Amino acid sequence: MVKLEELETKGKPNWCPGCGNYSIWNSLKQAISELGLKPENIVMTSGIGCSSKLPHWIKVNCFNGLHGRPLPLAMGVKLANNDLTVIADGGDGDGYAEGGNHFIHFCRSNADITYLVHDNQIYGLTKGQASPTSDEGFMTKTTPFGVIERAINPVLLAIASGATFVARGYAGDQKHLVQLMKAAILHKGAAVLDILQPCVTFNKKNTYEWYQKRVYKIKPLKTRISAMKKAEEWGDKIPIGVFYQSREKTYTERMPHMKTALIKSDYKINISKLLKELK
Ligand SMILES: Cc1ncc(C[n+]2csc(CCOP(=O)(O)OP(=O)(O)O)c2C)c(N)n1
Ligand SMILES: [Mg+2]
Repeated sequence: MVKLEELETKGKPNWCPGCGNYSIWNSLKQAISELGLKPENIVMTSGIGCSSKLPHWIKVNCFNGLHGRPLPLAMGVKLANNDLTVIADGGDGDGYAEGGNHFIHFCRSNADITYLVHDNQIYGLTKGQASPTSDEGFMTKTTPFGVIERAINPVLLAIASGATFVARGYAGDQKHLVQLMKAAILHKGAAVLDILQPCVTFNKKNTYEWYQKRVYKIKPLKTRISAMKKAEEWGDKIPIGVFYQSREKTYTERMPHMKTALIKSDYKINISKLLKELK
């Protein structure tokens, strides 16, 4: 079991005091330690945002990419070496706006990757613009008359798009969050964990108090349809926990030539001629 200290980096997070990201960060270290994973076998990918900086402060391999792109990066890593534990990480803006298309296609791929979304219902890093999960009517700098569109429901979208593990956590309940992270990482297939994360600086609506009053725990639903029905609940009561989980063939399990990690296979082709042509 890797000790928590072994996952510490020299640099420390620069999130605002009280930010929900601290709990997500601590929960992930706890989950990795409790699962007994080796840090050298973990790759985290992320996009751009306060949330996307998390992999900087946890001693595993990390590829901090472009905005909205943690999932294609994760997919590349997993295809190259499917022996690795791959965790994609980012925010609601990163994953559901700029990366929205990747999100849907990740879910339907059922690639064996865990996707953690710090959902603070706002763009934090760029100082408080509305995100796709901002509540309808929510006033921000970019929506002075309130958000016009309906909010995306990531849990509903993930289940409908074919993800085989879909859960919602809450940064204010770290013990529960650790359990959800462990289950998501252990799951074989596309695992989506949307985490309610208060942004104490730019979201003065969806605060710890706001979430605390509303969240309640659920047990996994048996069918995709019943899970989708439960996922529709958002307002005075907000369910957290695993909504849906099923074991289905993963992306690489559906490809006979991917039985071993690509880097270990003796299937080799010389691409130098092709590269010359492309010059
Ligand atoms: C291609 C591109 N578009 C836009 C931006 C500007 N940008 C940086 S972070 C961000 C949104 C971050 O919001 P979110 O993903 O919710 O992360 P948070 O900071 O809230 O954790 C945006 C729009 C960028 N860096 N790159
Ligand atoms: Mg955000």
